[in-house]
Amino acid sequence: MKVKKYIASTMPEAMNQVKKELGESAVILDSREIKTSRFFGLFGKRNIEVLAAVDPKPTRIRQSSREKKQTANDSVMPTKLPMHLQKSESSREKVSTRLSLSNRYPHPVESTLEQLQQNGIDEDTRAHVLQILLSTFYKHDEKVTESELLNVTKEFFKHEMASSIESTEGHSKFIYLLGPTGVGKTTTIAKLAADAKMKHAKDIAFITLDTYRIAAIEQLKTYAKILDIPIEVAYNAEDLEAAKEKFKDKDLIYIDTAGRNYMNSEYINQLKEIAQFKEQDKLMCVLSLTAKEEDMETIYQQFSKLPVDTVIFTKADETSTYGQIYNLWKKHHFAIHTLTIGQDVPNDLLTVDAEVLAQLMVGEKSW
Ligand SMILES: Nc1nc2c(ncn2[C@@H]2O[C@H](COP(=O)(O)OP(=O)(O)OP(=O)(O)O)[C@@H](O)[C@H]2O)c(=O)[nH]1
Ligand SMILES: [Mg+2]
Repeated sequence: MKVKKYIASTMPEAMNQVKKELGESAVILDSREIKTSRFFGLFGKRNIEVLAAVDPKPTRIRQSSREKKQTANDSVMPTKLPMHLQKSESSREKVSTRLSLSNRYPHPVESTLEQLQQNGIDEDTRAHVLQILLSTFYKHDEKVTESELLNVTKEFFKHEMASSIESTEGHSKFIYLLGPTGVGKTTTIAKLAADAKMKHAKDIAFITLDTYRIAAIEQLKTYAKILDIPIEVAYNAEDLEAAKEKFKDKDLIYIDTAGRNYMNSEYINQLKEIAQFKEQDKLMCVLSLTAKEEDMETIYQQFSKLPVDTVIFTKADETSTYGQIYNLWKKHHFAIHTLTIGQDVPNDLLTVDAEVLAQLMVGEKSW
């Protein structure tokens, strides 16, 4: 990797210099405004300093014709500073480097990227992180360790995902847990209720709409008994209204729903008809981290037809990759409420913060 600094009075001028010397495949690692002084500090002039790099070896990576076209158009990419705390769609779009782990980059950069790839972080994000890593690496004269780069990457995810954290102390009264079959909706309701009751002294009630299976009603009734929480079973919209009225003085009412194949839109419509979601309702989509990312995407899209804005990720203990959380969040920007990390009620529930999410994204945390 050949890296060079350019100083010019304007950005286009600097870009021209870069293009002329390093060629079309150069990437801009860093750019900033600098002040150059003349005559003992007087009559200072503002200039642009650009740090650019080019891989002297020809790229061995196959590109699609669309990517080739984009590479030719965007090969010299100005980026804003400070890069490691920013991410704009435009800079991501401009990333021309397709990623491959083929020792094209300095070792600490390469191994940090590899860690992200192993953790399932998508290619687009890795390409963006690559720019931040290269910029950091060369800005510090190549004296950056792998763990320092990992920290830079963690900061990126921490900053990115800070807005995703859902406070458990919401204003909603009726909390619906929705999701496909067997993801852990009922178990998670028991965990959430135990947490709210025991740690936050909330007055709780349960309603179940899951009349699809007898065992499902019994399952929630068992938790209700253990936790000493009243429960109502609602078979239709009238039952639900009556149960809501009965529990109107409670602090929080958790509502369990039937696990169905929600690829079938009919089930979504049925739920809409029964629940007729209102302002005081909070709808949380429960997604298992053991599911395929494409399936999670389809399921979330299906539930987006309802006023769902929050996700609970379950079974974090049954996988070793967590990149799918970020990949999905990046597309939908839902709030992340909690993670569940095992079958034990009430203990296996984790309230996440940006730091924990960042640790998960770089593969530093697991169960
Ligand atoms: N390993 C692991 N298992 C979990 C977790 N959460 C729930 N489970 C298990 O997943 C299975 C299904 O849990 P349920 O709570 O019945 O799931 P559900 O979504 O209510 O299922 P349906 O109502 O049938 O759609 C049970 O064996 C739970 O113990 C978790 O975080 N980790
Ligand atoms: Mg259930």
